[in-house]
Amino acid sequence: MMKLFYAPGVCSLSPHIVLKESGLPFELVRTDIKAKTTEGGGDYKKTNPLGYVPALGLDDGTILTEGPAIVQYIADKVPEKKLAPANGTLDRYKLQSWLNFVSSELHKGFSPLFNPAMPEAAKQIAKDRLAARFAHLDAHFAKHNYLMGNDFSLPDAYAFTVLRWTAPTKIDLAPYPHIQAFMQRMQARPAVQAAMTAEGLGGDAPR
Ligand SMILES: N[C@@H](CCC(=O)N[C@@H](CS)C(=O)NCC(=O)O)C(=O)O
Repeated sequence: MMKLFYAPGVCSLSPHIVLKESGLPFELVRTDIKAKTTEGGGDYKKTNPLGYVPALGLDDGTILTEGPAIVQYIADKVPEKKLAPANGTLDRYKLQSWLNFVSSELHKGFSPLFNPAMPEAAKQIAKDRLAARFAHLDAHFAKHNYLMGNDFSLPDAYAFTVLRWTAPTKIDLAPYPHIQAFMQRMQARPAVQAAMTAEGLGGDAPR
């Protein structure tokens, strides 16, 4: 059975949601990303030498890392669930474009805000960069329910996961009503609720 190495509320929530959407069986392995241990005290760096989550353990012993690759692997196991367009189509590249946007512009855009060593001025620069990207997303969600259009797909799980971090970083989403509506739409999905409950997250839980 696939094993998802995760920590509550961090970016591993994205593949967790996708696993729930897929309906495939999987095991969760809780990881302490500061101590670099797995539940039971194992050395997590033996699983991922970089010490970060998510990582997906496959039946043949392969460890797949990097969120955007993990979610595509899961989606391609269940094509009938339409979590991603077929490989080789233009829509698949559009989906990869969104995954990369969420990864490098949003996810890593938040990182300075979680770094206690980062000076306040640098945090403000990071917030200003995020604001420009939020405006872009808000305009998108004014016209579309999901990143790929009318239907849920992989980058929505990732965007939902990282946009939740606006709560602990005290970024007000009020200027972005269409992002707020997207977050509510996502939160209403049974797979999202199931993943959040399994991670012990409330509606407004921190990273
Ligand atoms: N490039 C990785 C980054 C994953 C990442 O940033 N993981 C964070 C949680 S959101 C983590 O485990 N941080 C602990 C650390 O870097 O030591 C990916 O996209 O999957």
